[in-house]
Amino acid sequence: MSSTPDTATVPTTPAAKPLAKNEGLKAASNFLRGNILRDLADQSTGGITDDTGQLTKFHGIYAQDDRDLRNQLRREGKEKAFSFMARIRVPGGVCTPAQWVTLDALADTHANGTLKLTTRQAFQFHGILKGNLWSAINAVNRALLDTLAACGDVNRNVMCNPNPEQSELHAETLRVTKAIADHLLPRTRAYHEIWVGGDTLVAGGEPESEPVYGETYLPRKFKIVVAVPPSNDVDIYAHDLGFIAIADASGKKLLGFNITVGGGLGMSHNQVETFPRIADVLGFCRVDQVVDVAEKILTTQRDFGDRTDRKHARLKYTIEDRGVVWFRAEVERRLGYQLGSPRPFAFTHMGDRYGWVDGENGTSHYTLFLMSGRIKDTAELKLKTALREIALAHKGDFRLTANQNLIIASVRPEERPVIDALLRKHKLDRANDASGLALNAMSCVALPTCGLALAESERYLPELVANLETEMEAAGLRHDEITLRITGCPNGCGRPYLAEIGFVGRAPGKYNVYLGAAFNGSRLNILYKASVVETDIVALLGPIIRRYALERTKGERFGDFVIRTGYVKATGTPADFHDKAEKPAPVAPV
Ligand code: SRM
Ligand code: SF4
Repeated sequence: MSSTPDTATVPTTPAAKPLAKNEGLKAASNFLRGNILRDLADQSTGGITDDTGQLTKFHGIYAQDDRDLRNQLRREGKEKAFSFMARIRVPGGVCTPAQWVTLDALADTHANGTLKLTTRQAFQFHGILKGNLWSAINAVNRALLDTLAACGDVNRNVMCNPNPEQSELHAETLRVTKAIADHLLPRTRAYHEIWVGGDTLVAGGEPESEPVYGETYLPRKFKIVVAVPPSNDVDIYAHDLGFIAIADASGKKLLGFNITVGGGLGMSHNQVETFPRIADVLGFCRVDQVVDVAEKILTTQRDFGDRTDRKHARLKYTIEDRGVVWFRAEVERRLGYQLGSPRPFAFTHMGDRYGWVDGENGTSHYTLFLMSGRIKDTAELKLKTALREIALAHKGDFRLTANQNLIIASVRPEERPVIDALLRKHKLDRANDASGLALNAMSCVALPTCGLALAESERYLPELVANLETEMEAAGLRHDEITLRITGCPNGCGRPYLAEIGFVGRAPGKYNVYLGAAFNGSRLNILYKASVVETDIVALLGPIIRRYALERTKGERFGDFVIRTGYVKATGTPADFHDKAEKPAPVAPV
């Protein structure tokens, strides 16, 4: 099923435009080795060179510095406080209790004492010092996890509805997810050579190759998800490639998947040629075709994605520029067969279902709300300790959700009292009593580790939610579900453009406020007001929340209400989103 780069269809890049710098770096890197070992050995600095920093991303590692200390260190004429973030790939978000215990310990010995569950079902360590980096990544691999291709111009962690044992259908989608993830993993031996060791020779000393990617990999990152309706918890429309599980009439047998392509959220303020885009539904394929379809869609992007401009290099731009009809024809040409017509499906929500859910096989799964997915001990809540104790007692597994929450999964009936007792002991049984707003809130990491942050996000979310909760409670809406998401910059890591209320950082203490996405993740929001100062947010949104409480129609979602009543217009095309993005939409409630 593997394909070599298709030279008949490679001529994507207009000769006049030079390739982006990263293309040369990848080509010269000898399958992602570059100077990584040299830079790791350099003890004169806690950092690495910029070029090496581009390559370590493919190994799941980001060079960062503590931005809280930047100004002070600059004033003192000292080097930045460099450290590394490592992202651990967890296909479908499934890990074992033993793996949890290992990561929990590594967070203390090698990182900043916290674990972060990401918006794409992965773990992150922050604050790893250079001297600890090799042993951290090596230990992750010894726990049978890895960081390979968690970042970089490759297919990233493949996401899947995180409750696979809920039914056989869910279990089968996890198997499909893992098959896609395995097939699209880079084949370079560099990762094992550098971080694991002893893997420099393969049988017969064959020359190295990347059968799917080729030596310059993809033009940009590539993200795949698998969804099981009616839950859109993986936010399928935000991803380059998505598969929607389609069941037979009984709802139990998996017939195949609808395929979605061309979603993506990253954009830049004031650059109208960049925009978030909702994925298109491309067609249908059978279960046995999924891996092949994923490969041919990825290689089409490999060959036609824009390698001259990294801000225009995601699949969403290839599809926007060339059209979905062209894209489908090219994919079918590569497949050698036609895709089927999309089958009917319906998503009802993006959020997680909290508390206990019983599976068909007699086990149960407990979804626990975690604010921003950050696991640490504080004076008020020993969350990290609690989850370690649960991991030590737990016989099933853990599932990381795409909403930064955790499922204590596959709990047998006789184990349930043990888990319940531990949740109670550590007051975690109260976590799910949070307000409807908090339970549907998400943030990206932002400051102090993210080098691209323009404003706070994770550290500001609790205060932001608390302020708006006061308005919600006064309006009698404490338990109403409204999706709220915040990011520290427009890259969209917390998927803010798919929230009914989205905040996107513009500058310290200032956010663009977006309203009107669909509760089930199928419609982008649109700018309501630009550059709102933190202290003005409640005054801006409070009246809308109160009016929603009084005037909503039966079952009407907040995102639909703000469109019906004229606070914002529904997004149409991606360009439509952006045209308005820099000009505040008129406030003209009917
Ligand atoms: Fe992201 C870059 C964190 C999900 C779009 N993202 C970054 C970096 C690595 C900053 C950097 O390049 O220096 C951030 C590291 C911060 C830190 O200190 O940890 C970062 N992204 C995250 C995470 C950890 C946010 C979180 O709080 O969970 C998520 C990790 C997911 C994972 O496990 O793989 C994360 N990032 C996303 C998502 C959401 C998604 O994929 O569902 C998006 C929007 C969807 C999309 O890709 O369009 C997203 N991240 C970006 C972008 C913009 C890409 C673009 O096409 O424009 C960047 C910047 C870039 O790539 O140049 C970025
Ligand atoms: Fe950093 Fe921006 Fe992503 Fe937040 S959205 S983690 S600030 S890149």
